[in-house]
Amino acid sequence: MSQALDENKIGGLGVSRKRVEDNRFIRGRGNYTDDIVLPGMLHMEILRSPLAHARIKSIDTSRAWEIPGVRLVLTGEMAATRNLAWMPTLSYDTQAVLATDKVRFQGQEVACVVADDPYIAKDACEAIDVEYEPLPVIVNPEQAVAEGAPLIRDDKAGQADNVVYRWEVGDQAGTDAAFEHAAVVSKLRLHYPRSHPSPIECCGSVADFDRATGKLTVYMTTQAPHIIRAAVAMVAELPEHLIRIISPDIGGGFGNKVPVYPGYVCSILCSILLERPVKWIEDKTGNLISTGFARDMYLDGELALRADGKILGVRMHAEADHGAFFADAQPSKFKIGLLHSTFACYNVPAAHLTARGTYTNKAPGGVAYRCSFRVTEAMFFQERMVHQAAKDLGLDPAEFRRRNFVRADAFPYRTPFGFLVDSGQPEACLDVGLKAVGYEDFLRQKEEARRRGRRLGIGISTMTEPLGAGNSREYDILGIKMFDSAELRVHMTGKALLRVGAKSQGQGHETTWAQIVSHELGIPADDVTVEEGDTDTAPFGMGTYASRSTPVAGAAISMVSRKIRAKARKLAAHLLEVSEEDLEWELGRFSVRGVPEHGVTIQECAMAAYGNMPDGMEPGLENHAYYDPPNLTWPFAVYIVTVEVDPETGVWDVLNTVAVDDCGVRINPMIVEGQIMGGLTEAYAMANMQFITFDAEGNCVGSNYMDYLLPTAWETPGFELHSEVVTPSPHHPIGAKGVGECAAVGGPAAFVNAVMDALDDTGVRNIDMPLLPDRVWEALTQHHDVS
Ligand code: MCN
Ligand code: CUM
Repeated sequence: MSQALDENKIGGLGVSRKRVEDNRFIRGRGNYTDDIVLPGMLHMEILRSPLAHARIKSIDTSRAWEIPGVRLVLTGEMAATRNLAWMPTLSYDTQAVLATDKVRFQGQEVACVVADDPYIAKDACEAIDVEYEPLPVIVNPEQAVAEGAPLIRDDKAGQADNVVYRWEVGDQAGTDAAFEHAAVVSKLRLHYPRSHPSPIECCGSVADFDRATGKLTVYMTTQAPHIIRAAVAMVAELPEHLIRIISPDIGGGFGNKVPVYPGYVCSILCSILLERPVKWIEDKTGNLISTGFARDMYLDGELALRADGKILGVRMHAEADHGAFFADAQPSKFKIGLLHSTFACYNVPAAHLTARGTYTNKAPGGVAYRCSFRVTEAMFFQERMVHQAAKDLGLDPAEFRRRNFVRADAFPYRTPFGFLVDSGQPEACLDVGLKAVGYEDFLRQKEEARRRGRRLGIGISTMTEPLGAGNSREYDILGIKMFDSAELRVHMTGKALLRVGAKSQGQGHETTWAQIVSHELGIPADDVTVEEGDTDTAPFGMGTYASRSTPVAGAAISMVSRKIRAKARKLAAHLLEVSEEDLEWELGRFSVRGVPEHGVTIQECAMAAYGNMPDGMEPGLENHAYYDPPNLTWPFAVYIVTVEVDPETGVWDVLNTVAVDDCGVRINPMIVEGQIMGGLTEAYAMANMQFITFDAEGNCVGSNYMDYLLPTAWETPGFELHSEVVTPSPHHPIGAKGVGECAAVGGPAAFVNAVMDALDDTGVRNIDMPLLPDRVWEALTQHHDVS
């Protein structure tokens, strides 16, 4: 009789285990960077530029120094004496830490003050007198490349214009040929506006340099502590073993906490200069106007179509606005991120993509907000183009997609841009979604409503996206390959400590990682403590972004557990006095083949590792694994939204949202659903209300929550989630695919397509996000596109 454990009872794979971290979060007992208080700690505040582009004529700090309680007033000139006025970015560019020559965006860091408390520091910032000479301002790529445009990066030798890069991929000749044979060419010009992840907790750091030991400890809000350690080692020229980066609890990251920010660097420099701990906590406006934003990309897209709806070719040109410094945290090789992951779920014979990045007088960044290295733009553009192409052909958008999907039996499929999509069931997911939303029925309702002057619309978005960067052949950041890691220590009682190179910002890693160990070893999840975010204790990892944690770190957790199991097998053989080959594994237990009652538990093996190991065996039950994934994982998703647009006001209401996510095996279904709901909320926000814009002088409109709208529970519609279709990743040890970003990536196009569908008799081809009521109303009344 089998004595196997029930995985459901020990919190293994597929269990909606309650989030263990929430125990402290919902009791207000989290430990965030601002909760760190060290003896003798001082406080730092940053003076930011009010102008978007101006030469600095002088900075007079004398009044600030006179304020009682002020310990240090740091300018770029002083930082320069330590070679720290500038720093390298994660994209091989440079970024000013504190401005010396010019300010290049509104909100740029100009000086900082360290004082006994943050209020003194803030007051002292206002006592710094900076004389600016305003320069002409550039706020979009078109202005950046216009004749006679002022040169933003005159600090860079050899930089003669405002172009950051030109990049292209695909087959130009083949694509041109496809367009020659097209019956219909469908064109669309789209803008994905600048938005911001706006985590509840802003960025911050507590730097603590100890002169006696020479050790620098930095508590900070980072999604990637080991990358920060490497960057600090390079910038501050300190040896790595004397740098400890600790990322405590994080109040949301959403990609905003990947880059290296001047505030971090300044707090470190100030701590080194003062030999005291220095805390910097950014305010909301500072966060919104100066830290890693999202998107800001223009697209010219064209589809070559056969009359029956077959896509023959895709042509795309993207213009990306990178702000004043190219600071994207993304794989080095791909200048515009993974934009070329576009059209990966469609069978497209020929494709060509060109891209140009430009400097503008805006904050640096671009890769953030559940973006998977710009897959967000890729899928938005794709699904808007697909929707419009169907309309141009007079085909049903669902049917048009079906005709062009890569069929389930055609995987692995190589896209014309070079990705290997290894698995998926597009049609099966679409079927579930259409049925759930009642597609045919809704189309009838729409027609009937139209006759009575009401406007209903339905929007579909279907996509597969590459998650889990990534295999070391292709993916690196600053030359460091994008593998990840796990270290597992099984104590003698069979309890365990798991340390991982990723770093949760709210995704629930402490809960789900233990479930993987539980699945592999049969140790109850409650017996596994998960630790992340401390470079002195965690194994080297590249951190959490691009939904890479499950695909990469999650796989490492499986692999290290299997190494532990392999050693436990030797211990079991010793305890049971049989050879290893005679043992059978069932969850949590080895037994002698054919004699199931004769066995030992994993806990008994653990005890033996410390008290009864065979001669010659190294004691202990610990190991680590570094995992370099063979490919990315390819989740597939269908999002379908129905709306009603009020023709009198342009206001649109969401009637129904259906999401079908196939992210392979789900470790924790409840957490996955939470991720999808969060992503759909963000998708709705971007489609409906959320963007950061700039006036002609480069003033940021969106610097506070009056201008930058976050949907509350009141505005957010309900979502219907489906998980019927499960296509395991063929290479991931437990078949899981990433999911954290899917709904934010694929969702926006579904909302926009729904509104466009409601306007499909007006001749309007596009309204740019966000679809604010006045924009929709303008399109409805003027019958033209609105951007
Ligand atoms: N999961 C699962 N089964 C799967 C896939 C994932 O149970 N098949 C679980 C994971 O174990 C993890 C969560 O779902 O607990 C998300 O996993 P994954 O898709 O691997 O994504 P990451 O953990 O790498 O998270 C990063 C992703 C990104 S890039 C952004 S941006 C984002 C997001 O997660 N930021 C978030 N979701 C967020 N959620 C919260 N609460 N806070 C953020 O800052
Ligand atoms: Cu691009 S936002 Mo997430 O990858 O941290």
